Amino acid sequence: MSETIFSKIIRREVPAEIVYEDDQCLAFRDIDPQAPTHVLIIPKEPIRSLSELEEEHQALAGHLLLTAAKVAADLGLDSGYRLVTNCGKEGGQAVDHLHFHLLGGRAMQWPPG
Ligand code: DGP
Repeated sequence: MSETIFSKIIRREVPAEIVYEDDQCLAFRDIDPQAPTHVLIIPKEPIRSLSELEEEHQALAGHLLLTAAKVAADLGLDSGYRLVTNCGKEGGQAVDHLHFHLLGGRAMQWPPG
């Protein structure tokens, strides 16, 4: 796949406020926050979107979800939070590197826009 800005963040070629990292994933604050806490959780492997996940990614997919919950707890989102992935054009995906938005620090609305 063609590279995105997120690969450059993983390689520290573009600065970001990183809040968590391990061998499989990275979590950093969104540049355009939509809530008081807005963090992106991404795999280091450049998978384009949720639709591109394969059976071989099962453990990684679980790890990303567990990491989101860990980061939420570490950031003190004790009253709740929302985890979102935008997938494809109509899903509102702008960056073609799988990412989960962790949003918290305010009451969320439903339905989303
Ligand atoms: P999406 O629309 O789901 O593809 O969301 C992409 C998000 O990525 C969007 O909320 C803004 C964020 N973003 C884009 N470029 C950068 C960047 O260079 N740094 C950081 N921290 N976030 C970025």
